[in-house]
Amino acid sequence: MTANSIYTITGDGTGALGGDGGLASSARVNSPYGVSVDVAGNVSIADYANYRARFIPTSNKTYFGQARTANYIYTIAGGGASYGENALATGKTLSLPQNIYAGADHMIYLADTFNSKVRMVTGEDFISPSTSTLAATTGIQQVTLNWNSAGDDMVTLGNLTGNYRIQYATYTASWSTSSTPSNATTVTISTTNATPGSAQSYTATGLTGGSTYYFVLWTGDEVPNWSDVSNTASVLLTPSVPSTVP
Ligand SMILES: [Ca+2]
Repeated sequence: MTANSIYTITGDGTGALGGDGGLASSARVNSPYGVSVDVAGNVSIADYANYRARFIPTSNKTYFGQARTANYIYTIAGGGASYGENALATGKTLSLPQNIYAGADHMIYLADTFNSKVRMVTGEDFISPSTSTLAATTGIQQVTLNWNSAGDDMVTLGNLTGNYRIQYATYTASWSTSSTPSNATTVTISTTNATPGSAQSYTATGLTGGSTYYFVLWTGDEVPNWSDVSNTASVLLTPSVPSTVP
C-alpha cells in the first residue's frame, strides 16, 4: 500500500448481501454505517441494510466460537429467523444497525437502530499478546534472559495472566509452543497480573560451557492465545574451567 492512498476493504459498490465465508475483498455490503477496529486489527461492520453485523478477522483462529480465516468476511449477528435475546447472535434479527464498537472487553456493542435497542454480542478473548524482544546474557554454565512483558492483548492492553514459554537448544530448532524439538528444552513460567512492559527475567542453568545456545520466547494469555515467536537470542557460553590441570 502507498501512504495517503485509499483502498477498499470490502464491498464492490453494489448494495447487496454476499460473500460470507469468502474473501472480504470479493464480498458485498449494503449501506454500511459504523466500522470498528480492535487492537489486533479485526474489523467489525454495522452492515445497515443487510440487517447484520459483519466481521473481518486479521488472522486464522477462533472468533465467536468458530474457526475463521484471515481476511474473510463473516456475519456475527443478525440474519436469523426471529427477534430475540440471549441466544446465538447469528440466529437472531437486527434491524438496520447503524453503529458498532469492538470493546477492549472483547465484546461487540451494536446500535440496533430500528429495533430501538443497544445490543451486545459476547465474544471471547481472541487477541494474542504481542511479540517480545529477548536478550541473553552469558554466565558460567548459565544464561540470563531478559524481556519486557507483553499485555494480554498486544502491546499495552490489559495485565497478563498466563504463561511465558521459553525454548532453547544448541542449534536453531523448529521452535514450537506445542512440542519440544529434539535436544531442546522448554520452560513454562506462569504469571499473574503482569503489567505490560514490566521487566521479566529467567536464568537457564546447567548449560555446557563453550557451546552456543539459542533461545526464543512466546507469551500466552489465559486462553491461551500465543504470541508470535520472539527473536532468537544466541549466546556463546564461557568455556568451563577444566576440573583437573594436567
Ligand atoms: Ca488476549
